[in-house]
Amino acid sequence: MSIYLGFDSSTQGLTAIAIEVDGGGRRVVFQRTLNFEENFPRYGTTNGVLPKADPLVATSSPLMWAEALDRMMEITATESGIDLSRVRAISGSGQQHGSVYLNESAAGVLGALDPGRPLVDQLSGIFARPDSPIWMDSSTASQCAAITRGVGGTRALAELTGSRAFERFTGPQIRKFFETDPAGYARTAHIHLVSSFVASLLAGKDAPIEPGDGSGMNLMDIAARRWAPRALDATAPGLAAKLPALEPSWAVAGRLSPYWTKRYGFPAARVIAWSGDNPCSLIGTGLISQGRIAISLGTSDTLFGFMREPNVDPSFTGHVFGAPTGDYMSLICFKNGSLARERIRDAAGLDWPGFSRTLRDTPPGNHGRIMLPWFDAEITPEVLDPGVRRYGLGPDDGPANVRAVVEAQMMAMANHSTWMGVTVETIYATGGASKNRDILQVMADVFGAHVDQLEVGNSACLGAALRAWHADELAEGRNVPWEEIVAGFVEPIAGSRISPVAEHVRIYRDLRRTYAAREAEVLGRH
Ligand code: XUL
Repeated sequence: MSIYLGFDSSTQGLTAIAIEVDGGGRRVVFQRTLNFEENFPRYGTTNGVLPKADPLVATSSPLMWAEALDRMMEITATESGIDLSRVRAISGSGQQHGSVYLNESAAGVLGALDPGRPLVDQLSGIFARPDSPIWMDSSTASQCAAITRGVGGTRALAELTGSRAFERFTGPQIRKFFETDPAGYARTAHIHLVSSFVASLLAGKDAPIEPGDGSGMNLMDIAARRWAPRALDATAPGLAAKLPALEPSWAVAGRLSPYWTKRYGFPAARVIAWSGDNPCSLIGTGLISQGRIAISLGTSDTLFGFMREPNVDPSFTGHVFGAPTGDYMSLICFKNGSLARERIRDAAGLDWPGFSRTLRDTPPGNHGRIMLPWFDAEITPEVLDPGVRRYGLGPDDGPANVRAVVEAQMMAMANHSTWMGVTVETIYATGGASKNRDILQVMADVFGAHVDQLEVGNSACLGAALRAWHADELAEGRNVPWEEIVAGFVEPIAGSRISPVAEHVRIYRDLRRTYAAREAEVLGRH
C-alpha cells in the first residue's frame, strides 16, 4: 500500500490531500484546508491578497505560503492518521502566474534548513523582493505592449508561447519589476513560480518549472517546451540565467529534504515537479482525452479542456497551456468568479442556502435583465477599467442581481469558449462553488449540456496527488496509463447529474446574443 500527497497552494489557502493506492483499491484518506486570511492573520491579507492602493495591483506574501506549508506538513504528520512511512511521493499545484524573487543566498539557505527551527524564521533573508505579484494583477499593460512589440506582434507571441501578452502572466510581471526596481532585479538570482517555489522548499533546492505552469509566463516555446529566447530577450536582460530549468511534468525535483524528515518524521519521499492549479485540475477531473470540458468555480472561474495540438485561439482571448500528460490544454479564465458571487450575496443579505433559494425562485432569463459583472478588472474579455453594468436592473434588487451575476458568468463562459471547437455534451464541475446545484443548473441551461459533480471537489489538489503517483511509478520504470491513474478517483457522484431544461436552453440561446452585444458595446467593439 502506497500513499501519495497532493498540495494545492491557491489564492486563498493551502489544501492537502492524501490518496492511498493498494493494488486495485484507491481512496482519498485525508483532506485538510488552511485559510490564509483566517489562519495566518499576521500577514494582513484579505482573501490571500495584500492590501494595495492601486486596484490593478495584486500581490501576496511568499513567506505566508511557506508558513502554511510548514503548518500543513506538521498537520499531515500529526493529525492525518496516515502511516507516514508509506508516503512515496508528493506533488502540488500552485495558483498560476505568480512569481517569487530569490536572492543569491536562497540556494544555500534551502540546502541547509535547520529542522530545529520553524521554516519561516530561516527564510526571511532569501527574497530579492518581499512580495509576489499574483494572477489577479492587471497592472502591466505597458509591459505587455513592449513585449508584444519585441516579439513581433500579438499573433507571433501567441503562436510562440500559446497566449498573447496578458497582464497577469509572469513575463510582463518580471519586466515590470526590472523597470520599476532595477536594483531588485539585479539582486534576483532565481525567479520561481508559486508552484516551483513551494516545491523548492520541499526539496531543499531549486525545483524545475514544468510546461503546464511554464506556459502561463509568455516565456516558453509552447511547441518545443523550452524557454523561448525571443520572448526572454523581449522581457528583461539576463533572464535566462534567472529562470529554473524547464523539465517534464513528471520530473523528480529531489527527495523531501532533511528539514521535513527530521522535523516531522516523513520518509525521504520523491518530490515531483509542482504544476499550476488548472493543469492539475485537468488531471483531477480526468480530462485525459479530447471532447469534454471542465469548469472550475473558484476564486477565478476557469473553463478548460484537453487538446492534442497547441492550436491557439484565433481571437487571442484564451490560452493554450501544456498538460501534465505531455499534451496540451485550452483554457479561459475569469477574474470575477467567487468574489463577485460573494459580493452580490452579501449585498442581498443572504447566506449560501439563501443564494440558492433565490436562484430557484427567480425565472431563467431574468426577464431579459443583464449584468456585466466586472467588479474587478476582467481577464475574459479584457477589461482594465472595471465597473459593474446593469441593464433593466437596479443595484438594490437583490434577487434579480443574484440571478444576473450567475447568468452573466455562465453566458460569458459559453460565448468565449466557442474557439475551442468542442461540442459540449457533458461538463465536469469542480471548485468550491460546484457544490451548489442551483448554480450548476444555470450552467446546464446556458450550455445546453449535462453537468456532473465530482466526488473530490478540489480537483487541483487531487490532480497533484495523482501526478505524484504517476511520476513515482515512472521513476520506478513503470509507465502506468493515465486512464488507470485517474480511474476510481474522478468519477461523478452517483445521481449527481444535472440536465438542461429544453425551454431554458432556448431562452439562453437568445440571451447569450444580447449579452455578447452588450459586452461588445461597452468595450467599443460593435
Ligand atoms: C489561470 C489563472 C487562475 C489562477 C488562479 O490562468 O489565472 O486560474 O491559476 O488559481
